Amino acid sequence: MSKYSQDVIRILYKHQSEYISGQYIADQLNISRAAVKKVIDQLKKDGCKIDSINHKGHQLNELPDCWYQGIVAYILKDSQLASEIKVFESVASTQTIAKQELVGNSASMIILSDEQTQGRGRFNRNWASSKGKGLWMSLVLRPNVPFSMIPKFNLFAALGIRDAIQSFTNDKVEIKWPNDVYIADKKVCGFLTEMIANYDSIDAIICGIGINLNHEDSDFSDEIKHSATSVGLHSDTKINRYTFLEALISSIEKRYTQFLTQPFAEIRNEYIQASNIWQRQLRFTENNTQFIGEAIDIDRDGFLIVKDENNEVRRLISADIDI
Ligand code: BTX
Repeated sequence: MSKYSQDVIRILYKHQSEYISGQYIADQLNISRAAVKKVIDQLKKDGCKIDSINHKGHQLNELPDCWYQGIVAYILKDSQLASEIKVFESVASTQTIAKQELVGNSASMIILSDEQTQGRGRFNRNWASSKGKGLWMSLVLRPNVPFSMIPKFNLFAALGIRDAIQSFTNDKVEIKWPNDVYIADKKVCGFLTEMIANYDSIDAIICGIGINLNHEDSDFSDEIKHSATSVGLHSDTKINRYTFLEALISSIEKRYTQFLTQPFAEIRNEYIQASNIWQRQLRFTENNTQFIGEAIDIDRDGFLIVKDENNEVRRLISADIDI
């Protein structure tokens, strides 16, 4: 990618509703019109639909299904959530990149990749992250909190992710405590919260978020096609990844501020109403033991209260639930 392509695509994105001249772009970047033309020709080859008309200029009509650092930085310029943005075409896992990048760097970060070749879920399970179809992201946050607050972070993050997805569909978007988001009983998003901690405090929270955006049913492997869905499958139009990212970061930022300033009890009712685990028999796996039970409440501290088959009440901080 040429040196100026991120700047040119950013300017075209910013002026999407109009034609802008090559001269205007050249003046903004202090380069020649010929250099601008070369970059625009390359962007077109890469799949950007740019309408170019003599004496009128260029207009960006459609972007390919990939992340451009220049646009991501532009749409998140007012966000306080992260100070560094890193965008990749393909990585093994954005979680792994996050852990490498935070060494010797105390910044907060957003790490995005078009594709993950070894995306992973909880307990090292595979997370399918095909190229251009979804949002595969790790957020590195640096709150000054004790590590006992990690489960609480997960609860606030869940609501933030759910809210963002909900704003793109009329179908009900629900949280499956503690780490998944569902639409119509199918998983649309999985997220996990990891941390790097010192003796008494957190150095970084690394929240990995995978959201299926524009998958068709046929894009899912046989293994997950009966249990996975995408936001696009519940919307009339293709999901614009940039608009979606902007909404996601803004709603996570709102919940992150709440997490730092409020107890879980403040969002407890909202969380309970957004959850899909009530009034059904569930199979729980907790530390390698399995049992059948029914979720009956989430307490003020975010623990799930479950009544098992023997009518024994259990209090869970984390578990795997089969719906
Ligand atoms: P999880 O362990 O709850 O979910 C993993 C399970 O979900 C898999 O065993 C499979 O059954 C199913 N699954 C796998 N891929 C998908 C998919 N794309 N859509 C629906 N179901 C699927 C949840 O783990 C946490 C996932 C976090 C993923 C993010 S992506 C960015 C970051 N990088 C990374 O490697 N992981 C995180």
